[in-house]
Amino acid sequence: MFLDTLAERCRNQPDKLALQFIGGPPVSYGELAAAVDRSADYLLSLGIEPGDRVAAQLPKCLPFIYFHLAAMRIGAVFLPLNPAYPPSELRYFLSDSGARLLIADAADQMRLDPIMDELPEHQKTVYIHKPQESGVNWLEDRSSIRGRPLPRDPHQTAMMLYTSGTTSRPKGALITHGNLSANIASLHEAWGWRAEDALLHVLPIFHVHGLVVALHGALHAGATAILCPAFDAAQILDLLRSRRFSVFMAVPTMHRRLYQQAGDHRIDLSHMRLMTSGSDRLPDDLFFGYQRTFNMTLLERYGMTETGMNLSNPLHGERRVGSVGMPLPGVSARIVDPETDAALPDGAVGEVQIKGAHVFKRYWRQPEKTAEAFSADGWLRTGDMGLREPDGYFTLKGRAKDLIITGGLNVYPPEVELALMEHPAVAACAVIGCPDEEWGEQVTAVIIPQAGATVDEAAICAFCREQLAAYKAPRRVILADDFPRNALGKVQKAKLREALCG
Ligand code: MLC
Repeated sequence: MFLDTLAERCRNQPDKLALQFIGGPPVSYGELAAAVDRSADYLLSLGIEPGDRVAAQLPKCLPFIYFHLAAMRIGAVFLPLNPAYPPSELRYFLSDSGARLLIADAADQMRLDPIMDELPEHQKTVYIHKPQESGVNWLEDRSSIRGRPLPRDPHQTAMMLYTSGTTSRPKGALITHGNLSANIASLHEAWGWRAEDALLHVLPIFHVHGLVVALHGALHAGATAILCPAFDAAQILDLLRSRRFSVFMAVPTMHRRLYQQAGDHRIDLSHMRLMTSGSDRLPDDLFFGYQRTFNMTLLERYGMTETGMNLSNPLHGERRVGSVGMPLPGVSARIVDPETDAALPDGAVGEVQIKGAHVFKRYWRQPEKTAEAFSADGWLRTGDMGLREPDGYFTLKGRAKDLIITGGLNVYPPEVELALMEHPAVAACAVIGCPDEEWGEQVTAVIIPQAGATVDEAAICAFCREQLAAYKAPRRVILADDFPRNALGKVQKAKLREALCG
């Protein structure tokens, strides 16, 4: 399993550079193992037991990585949280998960203490001072973890990742040690990960993409990950052209920023072994623009929180524009009629369904949502529409579910609509994603005001930002008298998008 492979790397190549933040101290595999052991000792000293949820809301930093690996090491369930979540969202995640521990930035203490005070007593917080400058040397080496076996059961939960729902509050997807291992083994094979690789890591680490695909990918291979705490396009382009790196992974918004940063210059990045794009559709113009400007064909792949990676263009062979490639090793994919789950022939558009050892176990305390997520014969309903070409390549064709993707982050319109309906000037609303060159889609609120109310658009956006993470809040508000509705009275969002997103 992943933790076994990592332990082996740490034993066999203790002096090799494992991690380094730009401008920060180098961390060898030996030092990584020692820091994870210390963090595990600390969690044990707090009484954390197998199965307990350990949440972390931290900036991208070394302690986040250490506690992530340490929590999984002792059989606890690691729950990463986006630092952008405001108190109202955080309260929900902590109370729904029942996390025993929240590891947070001391700079957020004033904001977090009132939330923790509302939660049951056994839910505690540990604050880390200046986490981006700190390792875990402040922790005592108690050696209580030594000799304790690594988790052995592939069905044991390793991580819990919240995904929003189309009709419900966010759901915690339980990812097992077996899921993580299956995913990483499959990517290792498909993308040719090797110990000589140097990954330039620019993604956030509270999501599958940055945490599992990129970071676990590098550590599993015994490679080196150099991490940037934030996305600065000029700095990243300089690093990419320095020839120090072989692997780079990003979302299309990041690739767009790098491409724009290059402007009219041609910058040869063909020394990079692999540059991937995912978490949102890669626009055709960016695929071709990258080829012209950087002499690089991006490898597009398709995944989701519940599964990790499913489909990928090949490392060797044709990387097809607009396509997310073929099933990864160990993954099965099919296209079905979403109403009946009946398989469709090649070329027909239907729902993409997935099967494999990488598919998550279940949602936390939501058995009915888990049941809805799978077909009768055990395939995961992704909610994404697509088709399979006769030669095996898959192409995505929109979504069956009501979902907006902005900058690689998922936003579920019902969640934003609920927030909007709390505003006294709003009589009815519909949230849609309008196409946007930089972000992919832009969250747009269409509002029918209460009779006689004046709607201040900026105030509506600000109101949403108090309740939701900033990336979920509408960037644009459009006033309407009425919505197009179907015979059942349901708002026809596709029509609304067509009419308003021009
Ligand atoms: C930041 N902002 C966003 C946003 N990110 N708005 C909409 N969508 C987003 N994704 C807002 C900020 O709040 C700020 O608002 C304004 O945009 C400008 O901020 P910025 O400094 O320019 O943004 P930045 O911090 O640079 O963030 C942009 C980004 C980031 C692209 C680097 O969004 C990002 O890291 N995206 C990657 C997400 C990711 O890892 N997804 C993987 C999910 S896993 P204001 O108004 O306050 O100024 C998954 C599975 C899979 O999907 O298959 O991979």
